[in-house]
Parts: sequence; structure tokens; C-alpha cells
Amino acid sequence: MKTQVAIIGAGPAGLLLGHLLRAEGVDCVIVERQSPEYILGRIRAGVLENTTTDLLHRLGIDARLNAEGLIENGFCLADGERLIRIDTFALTGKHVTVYGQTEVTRDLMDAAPARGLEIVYDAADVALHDVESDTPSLTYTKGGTTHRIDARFIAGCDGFHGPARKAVPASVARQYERVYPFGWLGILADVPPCHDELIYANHERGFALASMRSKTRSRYYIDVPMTERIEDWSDDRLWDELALRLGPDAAAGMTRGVALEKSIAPLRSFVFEPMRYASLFLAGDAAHIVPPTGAKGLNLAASDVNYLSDALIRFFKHSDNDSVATYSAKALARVWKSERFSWSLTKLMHRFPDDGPFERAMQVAELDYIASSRAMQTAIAENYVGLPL
Ligand code: FAS
Ligand code: PHB
Repeated sequence: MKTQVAIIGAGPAGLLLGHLLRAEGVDCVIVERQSPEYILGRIRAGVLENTTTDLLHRLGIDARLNAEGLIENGFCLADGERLIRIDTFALTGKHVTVYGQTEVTRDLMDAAPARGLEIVYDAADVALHDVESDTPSLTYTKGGTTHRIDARFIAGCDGFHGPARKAVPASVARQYERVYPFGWLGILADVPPCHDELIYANHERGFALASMRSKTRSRYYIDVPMTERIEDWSDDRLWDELALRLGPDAAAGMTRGVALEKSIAPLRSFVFEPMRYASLFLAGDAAHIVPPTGAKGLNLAASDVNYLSDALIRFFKHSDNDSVATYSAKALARVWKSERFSWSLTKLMHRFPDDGPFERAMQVAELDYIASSRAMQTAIAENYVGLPL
């Protein structure tokens, strides 16, 4: 098979890239290891920046988003004594939309046939070849047969554990990582949210987040040591802990229910540079990971794909080499700002095991400053809704 861009991965990055390229007549194909059902079973992000929703509107893949997405004009920081509301709309003129990554992925998958976007699911042993040349290729096995795709470019949208990043020679690769000493235990339940906006809590017992997927489906998290096992957390034990950490007002509004999904996700900050090597581009989690505190993971994938699709379309339609040449620097400039925001909000809202009284005093002082400073709230708000592209 021959195409212009071979995309590895049918997560948000790969699917968005495939749609954006096909919408401009660029040939591409997506090769995905898992089945559609498996991908849709992964519960992940919940908050979309305008960066992401603008792409879905541009693609016309927004009917359900418009009908079901919840517009959020602010969110709260709780510190055990008070709720500090960050009025993102008043401070930035922008809002975020609560609409689960699962639904974004479903919409993009469902719209693929009409776009002429081919997705090969259940593709095993995906391997990259000759990425340093102008004639790279992919091979994969499916149904006992090995298939080959020749392309001009390969887009590694294969997440943190995919093969694409490993195709960049160590001689040019640079990576930066921080692994956090806790994970997030999340629960999804068909119960109404305890509050109409998200609440991030830094309680003496630990971190908690009250989020939602709709007015009838809620998503909650607490931080737990990575030694914790999911089987040690009954629904009741988790609801009790959430009520304590979110505080009495939120607890009073909380409805308990049976977990539709319950899992522990590790937290890390990670950046890989460069995001382009010869004929190979990286986008999304393949190149970077953020702790979910800032709700940036999915949105950074959309940010990368916005730059990458523009560069590839200019290359194929206008023989413009400059945009592909500057993709990595442009994408990384925004990645690092989101990494900083996610890291700083994680540092502010979590109790780290090695923290002492001084570190705790710094958190209290910073929350006091946020509570009393419009400038500080504006800085947080503009990062939360998404910095300009
Ligand atoms: P993805 O990982 O979504 O997609 C990569 C795709 O590549 C997958 O479908 C995978 O099967 C495929 N792939 C991998 N290896 C392959 C191979 N060898 N061959 C072919 N295909 C291969 N972000 C938030 O903003 N908020 C959150 O609350 C949040 N929670 C998260 C919880 C968890 C457990 C995880 C892992 C991530 C979470 N994230 C969250 C971040 C998440 O939303 C990512 O940022 C987002 O999925 C990034 O999308 P992609 O870059 O497309 O990567
Ligand atoms: C979610 O709803 O899954 C969610 C929302 C905001 C975050 C992280 C996760 O910062």
C-alpha cells in the first residue's frame, strides 16, 4: 500500500490528524494496535480547551459535542476551609467544555468512513523503517499476514508506550521526566455531580477532584500511593474518602453510586525532544505526558495535531518545507508551557510524602495569594482554558 502519511495510533491525536489531513485531500491511513471497543473502554480526559473544540467544529464533527458538552465558566480550588473560585470566563472571555475523551474518540471513529479515512485496527507488530529517508515505511501483521505501507511521512501518534519515539536515534534525542510519588484513583458513576463546576481539593488527607461527564454522570479522583491496589478500594471506602477530602459542602451535594469504572493511573511529567526526526513526526502522548491536574493531556495532543496537520498540508499542497521544518519547535513551545502549568498545579494541590512544614506553608501562602489576587487568578485561568496557539 502507498500513502502520503502513515499514522500510528487511533487515539485522539491520530484520529484528529487523520481527519484534518483527509479534509484537505491529503492521503493517509491509521494503523492501530487495539480494537475500537478496547479504545472506547479507556476512561481518560474530561475537559476540552477551545483548541480541541475548535478543531471538532472545523471538521463538522460536533453534533453531540454541541448537544451534550457542558460549558464550564469556572472551577474551584478547595483547601479544607474555603472554595476559591477561578472565574475563567470573566478573567479570559473563554470557557472549557466538559465532554469525555471517550465521546471525542467515538465521534472521530464514527465520522472516519464518510471522510474516507482508513483505520486498520488490530494491527500487531507495527514497525517503522527508513525514517531517516524520504521513503519511510511501516509494516504490521494482521490475520497472519505481514502488510507494508510506503509513505512520505510517518506520524507517531502511538501514545507513551508506542514504538515511534524509539525510532529517533539516541544521538539526537533528549528527554525530561519527573515521576510523581502517587497516582490518581478514579471512579466513574451514573450519579449527578456534587457541584456544577469542577472542584480540585488539597485536604490534609490528600488530593481530590470532583469532575463530571454530564449532569447525570460523575467522575471523581483521589491521589493514592502507587503501592495501593484497586481491590483494596471498595466503592464505599472511596465515597467516604471523597466526602472527607472535598469538604462538607461538596459532600452534602454528593450522590453515591456503583462504579462503572474504577482505576489507578500513574502521574508523570515527560517531554521528548525533538518532535520531528527526518520523515518521522511525534504528536500527543508519544512525545509528552502531563499529570492530569491541569486537564492538558488530550488538549496538548490536539495542539500538536493543529500544528502538524497545517505543516503537512502546506508541504503536500504548496511544496512548503518551512512548516514541517519548524513543527517541532512550534509544538514544543506550547508543550513546555502546559508542562509548567500542570506541574505547578500538581505541586500546589497535592501533599508530597517528602514535604515538610515549610512546603505546606508555601502551599497555604500560594492559595491565600490566589484567593486575594486577580492577577494570579488570571494567570491560572488563561492556562486552564488554554494558551493561544
Ligand atoms: P493515546 O495513548 O490516547 O493513543 C495512542 C494510541 O496508539 C492508542 O490507541 C494505542 O493503542 C495506539 N498504539 C500504541 N502502541 C501501538 C503500536 N505499537 N501499534 C499501533 N498502535 C499503537 N488527560 C487529561 O487531559 N485528563 C485526564 O484526566 C487524563 N486521564 C488519563 C488517564 C490515563 C490512565 C491515561 C493513560 C491518560 C490520561 N490522560 C488524561 C491523558 C490522555 O487523555 C492523553 O493525553 C491522550 O489520550 C493523548 O492522546 P494520544 O496522544 O492520541 O495518545
Ligand atoms: C476528568 O473529568 O477526567 C478530569 C477533569 C479535569 C482534570 C483531570 C481529569 O484536571
